[in-house]
Amino acid sequence: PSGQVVYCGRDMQRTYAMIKPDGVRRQLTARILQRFIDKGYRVIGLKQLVIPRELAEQHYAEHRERPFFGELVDFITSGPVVAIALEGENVITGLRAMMGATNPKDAAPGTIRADHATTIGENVIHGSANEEDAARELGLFFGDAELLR
Ligand code: IDP
Repeated sequence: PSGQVVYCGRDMQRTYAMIKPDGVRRQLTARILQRFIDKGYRVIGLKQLVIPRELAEQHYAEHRERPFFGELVDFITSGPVVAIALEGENVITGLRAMMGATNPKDAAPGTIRADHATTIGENVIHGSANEEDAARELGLFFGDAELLR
């Protein structure tokens, strides 16, 4: 009756984003975080860490049988990453759209990978692929008490 739009949070989601070691090394952290905030997402968890090998293997478990698995784990543990918990409306697919295609050569103009990444192996950013992965990956990197309410 007041005419105000009341946000009811129906499509609110959480997802896991991660700036990979190449992005951290190249000082891209602040720029990437700013993109998320400009998009309207809320950064509810944030930490820089070197991923222990075992955690990296768990995180990328679905790729265990791939020929590039060893290379992938070597790379992701090669230096600090920035682990990010994001909240927002449809943030899971929204983040994937902002990232661009896995291979930066195929990434649409204006995406993070098109703007900053060089190779398929070193492609600056990770984002959970779907709801199940988002919940699993957030759980690997953050405890509940570490996240903003
Ligand atoms: P995504 O990160 O866009 O979701 P996935 O297919 O889930 O892509 O692959 C996970 C990560 O594995 C990629 O981001 C990339 O860093 C790495 N990767 C994928 N394919 C290759 C490859 O052919 N060679 C080396 N690394 C790869």
